[in-house]
Amino acid sequence: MLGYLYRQSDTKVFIYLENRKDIVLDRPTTPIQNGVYVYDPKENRIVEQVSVSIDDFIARVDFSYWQPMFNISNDMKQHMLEFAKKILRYKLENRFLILRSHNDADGFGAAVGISKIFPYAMKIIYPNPNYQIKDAISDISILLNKSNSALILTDLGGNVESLQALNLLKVHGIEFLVIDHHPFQNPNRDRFLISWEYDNTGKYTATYLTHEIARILGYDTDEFLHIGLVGDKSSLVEPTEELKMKSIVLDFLTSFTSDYNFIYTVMSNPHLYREYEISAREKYMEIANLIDRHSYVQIGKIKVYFIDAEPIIKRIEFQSTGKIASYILENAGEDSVVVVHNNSRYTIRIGEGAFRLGIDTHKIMNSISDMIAGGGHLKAASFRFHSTNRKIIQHRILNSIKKVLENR
Ligand SMILES: [Mn+2]
Repeated sequence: MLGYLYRQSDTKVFIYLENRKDIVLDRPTTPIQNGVYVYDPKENRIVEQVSVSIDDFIARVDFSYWQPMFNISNDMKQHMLEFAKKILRYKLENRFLILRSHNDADGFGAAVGISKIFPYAMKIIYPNPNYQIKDAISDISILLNKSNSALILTDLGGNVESLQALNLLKVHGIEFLVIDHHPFQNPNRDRFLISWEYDNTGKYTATYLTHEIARILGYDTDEFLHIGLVGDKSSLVEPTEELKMKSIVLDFLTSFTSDYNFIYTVMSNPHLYREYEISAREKYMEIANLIDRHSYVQIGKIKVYFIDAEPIIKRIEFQSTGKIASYILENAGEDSVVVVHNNSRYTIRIGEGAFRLGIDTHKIMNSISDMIAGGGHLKAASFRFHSTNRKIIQHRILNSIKKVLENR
């Protein structure tokens, strides 16, 4: 059997075998090069280096065994396989990697999936679904100092707002990949894996994508797969109370630190987890208490909540309108539409019951398309607006919901 020696330390060598196993062996005393070796599984050692190119080695790896965890189209399957091979190549090339992942439960789950393949990468939990120019410049300056580097964005970057920053990477010739599930016309299938292309509900979340790619390459999935899927309300899994709570704790932790290892440690240690679960519950209770004082507009059986997030953000330093909106919807019940705004952004969440009556974010946003910029899935969306238009926007949102309910 062949194996690719892709990394070495003072005492160990790291080898990826053609049967998709990633192993660590003691380093031989004689000098040794990276490259393809004959591996003896009985003796558990490498025998000799052979002249096989990286392309030929990847071509020998047998991916035909792979069955996706969930039902996906053949086109999507093909696209994921291409990405898995590209990512395997990054690994075998021993690239210095920066992994940026969005700071919510799905983003963190996605980071866990990709970290199975690249445990030594630099991992950053990133407080924005849009890749910003300032962070691109910071990444570029780090990556240019390495001879062999790449950037992977997960659960972020798949949107027009990120294109300018991504273009800077291109200008500098930096390798990058984007793995995301948000609505976005794919500009380049070699660099972007956007599951929305294959399913516009967004249920194939970033966590699913990276865990499935890790599986293709022979790694096991874990609990974070389910936590991430539940965090983004994917219909692929049953949301148990325990998974829901874990996704809330992840949302909480990722709001306050960008440190992957810290969050992973807390989530994996039952004692630490309990402590942070208590803190997260308290923070979310504060949000729930704040909404009690907000009124809603009742249209038929649907309650429409308009909530100003600014006082919530000021009081409990919880920055994300998306997380606030999701949590409020959870409390308000399924026959609700939750519309949260700060000074420049609206976030909408549609409850299951409201959705069944035909209400969705696209219909709502169509009614105000002349005043907003943004997008999203049918049950969750967010857009920018100018604060002078707030009253008229809310008026039109209510009318658009009324119209849907009247036309039933
Ligand atoms: Mn997501």
